[in-house]
Amino acid sequence: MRMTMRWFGEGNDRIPLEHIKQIPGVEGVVWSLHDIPAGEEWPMVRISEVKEQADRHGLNIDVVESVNVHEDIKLGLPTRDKYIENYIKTIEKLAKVGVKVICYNFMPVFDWTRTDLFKEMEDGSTALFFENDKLKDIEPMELVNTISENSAYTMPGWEPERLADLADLFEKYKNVTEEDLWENLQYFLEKVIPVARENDIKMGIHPDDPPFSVFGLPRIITNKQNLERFLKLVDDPYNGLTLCSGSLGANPENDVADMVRAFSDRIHFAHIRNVKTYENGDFIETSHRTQDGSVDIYEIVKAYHEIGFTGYARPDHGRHIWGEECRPGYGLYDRGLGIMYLWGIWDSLKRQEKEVE
Ligand code: DNO
Repeated sequence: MRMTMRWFGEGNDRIPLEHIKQIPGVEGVVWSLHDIPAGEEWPMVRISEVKEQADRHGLNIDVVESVNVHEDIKLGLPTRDKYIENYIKTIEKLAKVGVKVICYNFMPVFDWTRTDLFKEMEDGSTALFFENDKLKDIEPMELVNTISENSAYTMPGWEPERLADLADLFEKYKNVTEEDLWENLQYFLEKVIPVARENDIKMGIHPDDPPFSVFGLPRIITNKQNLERFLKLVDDPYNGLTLCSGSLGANPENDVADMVRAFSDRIHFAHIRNVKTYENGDFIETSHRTQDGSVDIYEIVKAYHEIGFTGYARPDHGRHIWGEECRPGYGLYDRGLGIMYLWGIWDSLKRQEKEVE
């Protein structure tokens, strides 16, 4: 397991690379050029800049999260080809600086969705919260506004400027079914995966978060059966997964450890975090510790250990603790604790394995 930490870039992330480097066992940063709109080709100078910054701190930039997919590709519009062409050019450039994995998602309109970014917990920390009923009664734009009023940050993909023409986007998705989305995803993969293979970059799709439809939009990367279907769309090792335990774990029917074992050779990137689910469908993001949430993090790490996982991993959303002011879910402290929890399990499994030998 090669540990990494997500970093939003110089000037865009309060956490300096010096601090990331001090977390035990972290080899690299998971990065992106967040200001480049989906569908545009990434400039080589900007890519090289990040490489130099990371190099100065002895961190690798092997994993990119994300190169976002333009809505026209998800919608299957005739304009998609030019955006796919740009995607391909970006892949080729990323290969030049040694990138090994690209994480992306195929969620219509929004990326991950929560109704409260700073929900107070009993111990005074705050965490990302999803309240089912709230989503039923609120218009998407209203949620965008409430969230941006209450925080200097918003969720990725929810930037008010990006969503300015939200009504238009919703109109375009009106008749798009799940089957259409599958077809459009296949079209994208058939063009992109051969290029990824030539450039030795593994593509890892991120599950939909939460793994069910929001605001009536179709969502397909949601459970084991659909992951299986996804992998067969283009049956090539370069077409793989970013297996996110928290996204999938928001549906209590998903058994993530079982998915680790089932899809072992196609998991290129592991997102490991916990989430506590409630019967009414709400969920809150807890610490990484198994006992604190509903997802068996111990069992998941054990499954990764069993399959001899040598891919990249990162802790995922943390709570906001110790008074840290940070990007929702992406503070230093709780993610740092998360990494140490993951290492704790991993190292003890390794030690036991040696004792058995
Ligand atoms: C949430 C992240 C996602 C992920 C994208 C990948 O914190 O895991 O936003 O980066 O879905 O495209």
